[in-house]
Amino acid sequence: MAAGRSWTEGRKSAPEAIGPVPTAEQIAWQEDEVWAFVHFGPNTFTDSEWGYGDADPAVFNPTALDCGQWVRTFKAAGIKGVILTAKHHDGFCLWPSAYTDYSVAASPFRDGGGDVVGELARACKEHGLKFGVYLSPWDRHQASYGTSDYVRYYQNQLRELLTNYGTISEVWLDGANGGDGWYGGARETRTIDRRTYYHFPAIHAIIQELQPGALIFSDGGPGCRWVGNERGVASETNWSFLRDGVVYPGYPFERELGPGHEDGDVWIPAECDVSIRKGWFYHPGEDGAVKTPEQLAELYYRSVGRNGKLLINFPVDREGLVHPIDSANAVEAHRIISGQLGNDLLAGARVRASETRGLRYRASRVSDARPATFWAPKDGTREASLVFTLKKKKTLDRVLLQENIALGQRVKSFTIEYFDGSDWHPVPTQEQMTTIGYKRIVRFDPVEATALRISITDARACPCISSVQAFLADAGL
Ligand code: FUL
Repeated sequence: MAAGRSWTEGRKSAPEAIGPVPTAEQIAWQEDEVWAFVHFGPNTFTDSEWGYGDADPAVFNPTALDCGQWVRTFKAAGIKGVILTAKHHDGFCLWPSAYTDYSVAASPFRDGGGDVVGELARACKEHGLKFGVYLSPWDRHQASYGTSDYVRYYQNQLRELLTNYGTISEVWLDGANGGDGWYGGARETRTIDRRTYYHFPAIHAIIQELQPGALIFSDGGPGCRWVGNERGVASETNWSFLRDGVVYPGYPFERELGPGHEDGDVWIPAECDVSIRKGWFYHPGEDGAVKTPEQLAELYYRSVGRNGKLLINFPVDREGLVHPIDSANAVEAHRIISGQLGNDLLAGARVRASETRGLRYRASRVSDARPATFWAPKDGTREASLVFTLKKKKTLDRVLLQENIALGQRVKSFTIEYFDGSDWHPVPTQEQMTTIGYKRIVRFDPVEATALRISITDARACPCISSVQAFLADAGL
């Protein structure tokens, strides 16, 4: 058969997507892998985490604020976007909102003429980073909190942020909600109904109207979900699905958010938030307790390496800069990860599949470094394997797998075995080999292999594998 003809046949036999499937924005969001979070505001200057809402705006006085420094640091650390606490629970706005005087406009910062949201938006644009905003639904400053006036106030502020600062790629709707606060001097505890008070459907509609490309983060999405912990760690089994309408901000069953709902009907992938320090805001007492480059690299494996997105928080300091220790550790972590995953030992290996659905989906598609191409067996095949024969014996200690998620997340379980010259053995690891998704990195004790076998042992539909790579971590250092 002429190559051209079988190529056409292969195109015809493209696997059908199995729902739910991601949007183009959700795919791009996941491919970014790591974003930065910045917590900054009066808490930075008062050594607190949850401001009561009564801090004098005069405390907000960064003396050397330079968003260019933040963004250059993030770029050097391999980070593709940043989300800023435009307003945290204390209600203080980092932009001069027309709807309140509790903002940078009342502070000594740039003599009351400053706008941190604007400065960061501009720096991101200049350096090619994406930008997102955190606008806390809970507001411990506003007298109106708990009434419908406050809901209107919140929506007005959202409109300001989504209108005046260019493209917003993510909107972060935090789940911490209601409790004690200053509330215009009332100093009391206010509780709201987390499910209904904010009219989230109306908030989502505003975001959709003004920034249709923005992903909405909340405990239950709809753009991306909380992973259920603040340690930056995804579950080894991690489905990018939730059952529609089940999870809302403040949902009490956090343990469901790690694995997701295998039988879910909407695509809501997991975002893993964690701070580079203990606190989300800057505390001078934590200068000696910044996560080390090795700890940060470990977090990459436990988040991105488990089909998650990593959102790593930098508590900008009182000068208005990413602290030099945080910056050095993040950049070094990126160097470590890039080194460990820099040299694919399967490149140039011969690869054979147990089955393929045509030339276009042949086994070598997993090694062509093109995310859009993939190996797939025939429809209905749920078990299939790939064998890589190495040119010579190599030492390996991790395998990276990727599914073509545009067609849905499919793989339920897999195995990794190596051939030592005489027998096949499972790679020595405690890791569960269940889901793959956008990316799965399995680490194991180093093995000497002449061949490697990846077997998909169960799947929701025929597997569509876009990448298989293997590495030896130490070789990259
Ligand atoms: C939590 C908040 O209460 C923390 O202050 C922080 O912003 C974290 C990212 O989310 O729910």
